[in-house]
Amino acid sequence: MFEHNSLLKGRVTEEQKNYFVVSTPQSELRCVTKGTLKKRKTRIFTGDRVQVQVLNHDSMEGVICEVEERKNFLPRPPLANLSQVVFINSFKHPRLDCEAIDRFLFSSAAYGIDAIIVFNKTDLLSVRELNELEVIENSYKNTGYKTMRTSAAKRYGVDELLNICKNKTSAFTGLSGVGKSTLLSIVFPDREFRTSEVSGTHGRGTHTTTHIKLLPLDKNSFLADTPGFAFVDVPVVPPESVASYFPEIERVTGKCRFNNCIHDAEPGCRVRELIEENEIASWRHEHYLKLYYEMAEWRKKNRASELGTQNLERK
Ligand SMILES: Nc1nc2c(ncn2[C@@H]2O[C@H](COP(=O)(O)OP(=O)(O)O)[C@@H](O)[C@H]2O)c(=O)[nH]1
Ligand SMILES: [Mg+2]
Ligand SMILES: [Zn+2]
Repeated sequence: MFEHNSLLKGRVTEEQKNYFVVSTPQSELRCVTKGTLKKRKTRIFTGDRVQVQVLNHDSMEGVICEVEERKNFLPRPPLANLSQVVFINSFKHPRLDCEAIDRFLFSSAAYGIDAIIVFNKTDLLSVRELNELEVIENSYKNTGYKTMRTSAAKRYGVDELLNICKNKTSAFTGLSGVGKSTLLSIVFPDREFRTSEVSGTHGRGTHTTTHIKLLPLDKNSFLADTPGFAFVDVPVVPPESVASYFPEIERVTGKCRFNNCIHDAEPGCRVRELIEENEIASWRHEHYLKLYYEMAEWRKKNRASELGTQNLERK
């Protein structure tokens, strides 16, 4: 049982309107936040590692006294201290979208979180389609990414998927319809998961942060349930940094004729040569360039609005 007034380490697994649910090795507690934390304007998120003081043993109530420094933070869906994000795909129904995969891989790398690519619904594929999938899968593997195949329908690969989630905190993401809820309901047969998602731009749609939960797989393993979120937000980075989140392009750093080569149309670009030699997938490079120009555009717009503000202030 709990020692009176002692501090316990725990993990925030859910945010409710007036309290947080904190999982401790002994039990789950409903916790409010200590006044000093509120004064410091410390925000607490699902996934935070915290220290709690037990207030009432019978009603399992406590106070969060300290929040440990976050290892990483995903703003949308708001989750702290993820070990990995698992991007679920299907080859068809819905059709595989490699641009979505590459934007996801870029985003998780920029947030400092490991990424895993899962190809679900493999039971639907013909031999020819399986071969096509293998080509794509291999190019991700050769780049250094972890990939897996599953079929929620045939229960194929689900144990392997759970194995890589052991002793970790993982979030499943992926476009609508790829089978996230079906996979989660295999893992947690007693819980209900909505089988269709609200979709807006990239299937984000409307959502409430209060529904985000960490579900315990075992004492040290959690899976995040993030209903309403089909995608990880693409973060804003300086355009020059985009290449550093594409490992095959990052590896070429310093090998182009120009130091500041953005690997678009410059002469003597090593990345272009490697695409010709089939060492770098041309579609990966296209997605890199698209992100590069998006970030450049963002910077241009923001500089313009900064200048606008300065002008206003001068008046
Ligand atoms: N054939 C097949 N269908 C699947 C598989 N996984 C999910 N589905 C089906 O695909 C549809 C969408 O699944 P759902 O879990 O709601 O996808 P979510 O939007 O990613 O949560 C449902 O009709 C599922 O039954 C699979 O591995 N194989
Ligand atoms: Mg779903
Ligand atoms: Zn180059």
